[in-house]
Amino acid sequence: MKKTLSILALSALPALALAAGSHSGGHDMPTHGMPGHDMSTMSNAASPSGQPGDPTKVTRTIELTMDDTMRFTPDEINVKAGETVRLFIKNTGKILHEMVIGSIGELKAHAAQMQKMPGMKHAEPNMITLGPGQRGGLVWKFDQAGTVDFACLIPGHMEAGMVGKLKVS
Ligand SMILES: [Cu+2]
Repeated sequence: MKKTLSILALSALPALALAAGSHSGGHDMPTHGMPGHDMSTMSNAASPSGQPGDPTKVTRTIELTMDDTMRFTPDEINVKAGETVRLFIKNTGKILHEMVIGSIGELKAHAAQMQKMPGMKHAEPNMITLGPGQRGGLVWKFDQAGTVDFACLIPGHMEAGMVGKLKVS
């Protein structure tokens, strides 16, 4: 019995190291995986911010809007750990906005990069960019209790208060 446990503990170590490493860089780029590396096994590991969800497992849709007053409405959303939700977002403003999910540290690092490269095109599973009047959805699975942040990383918007919180209980 003891032997089985230690083998399990050892096999869990590389996954933990990878999970920790992916956060130290600040800017998570899931596409940076080594060629041939199975990213699907990595994305199954529980993450404090959650992970892209399976659209067939969505249990509810939460609607929110983004506007030119640099606000998300609502800017505080309650979800349950283990829940997969569809965030259905509408940009009711006249300029480009986006919703990016992550820890506040990751979001700030990403925002700093966006400031340096204003024309930077980015598309990742944890975000959606919407033009004026556009709407779109983002499917996300929340892994563990805590607070997950989101923000609009168009230069100047996060600094102007375009942030929100997903409270996972
Ligand atoms: Cu914005």
